[in-house]
Amino acid sequence: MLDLFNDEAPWTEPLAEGALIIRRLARDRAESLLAAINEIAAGNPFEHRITPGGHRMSVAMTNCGDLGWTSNARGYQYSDREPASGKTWPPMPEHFRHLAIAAAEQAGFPRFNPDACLINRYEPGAKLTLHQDKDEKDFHQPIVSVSLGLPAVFLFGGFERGDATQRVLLEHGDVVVWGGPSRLRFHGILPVKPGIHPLAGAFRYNLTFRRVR
Ligand code: MD3
Ligand code: FE
Repeated sequence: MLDLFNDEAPWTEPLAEGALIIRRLARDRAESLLAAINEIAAGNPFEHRITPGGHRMSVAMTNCGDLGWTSNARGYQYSDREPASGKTWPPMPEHFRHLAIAAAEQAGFPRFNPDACLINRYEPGAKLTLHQDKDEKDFHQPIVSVSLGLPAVFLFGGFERGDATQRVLLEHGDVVVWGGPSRLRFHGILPVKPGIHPLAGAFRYNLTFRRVR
């Protein structure tokens, strides 16, 4: 029987061709995910990167995995080291990798094996303006995102900056797979509203799993 009122976690919501929201998939695993984020940040602290245009990003970032995403005056880049400290990124924890692979598989991407995990930390007011993710080699590979802590309104646009945007609330434990034609759509995050989350405190965290090379 098709049960339209099944609200047991996780449940899926197709968003667009290639984009699947798996609501609350990571909720039961949030405490260990957050503990691992704190361990990663103990060695490779969250930093507010500078954009090539000279602006300090309101989102603070760190990474784990073979490669990490950074930005500075020279441009955006994936690198095996944190540019200022020269430190390599810590390995991607196996429970991170498993979550990302399982989500990708559920969305129809059975061979996803991420080599990078960007960890974004939003304080109240932090936002991400509309952008495309184009620094990876193969756009046939999806990106898997995991939202933890405070909720945020996600903006999902089209293939050009000026296209209309949909608003989607992303909440604690939500996992989204962005593949197929959705992979190159513009997207962003509206300023996060102040609040206190029982596990994440005054922050929203977002993990994005990527195949870079
Ligand atoms: C749609 N992060 O790190 S996750 C980013 O919540 C980024 O921190 C946001 O955009 C965040 O680049 C959004 C959702 C997301 C991630 C990558 C995408 C949506 C995407 C790539 C293509 C299309
Ligand atoms: Fe992005």
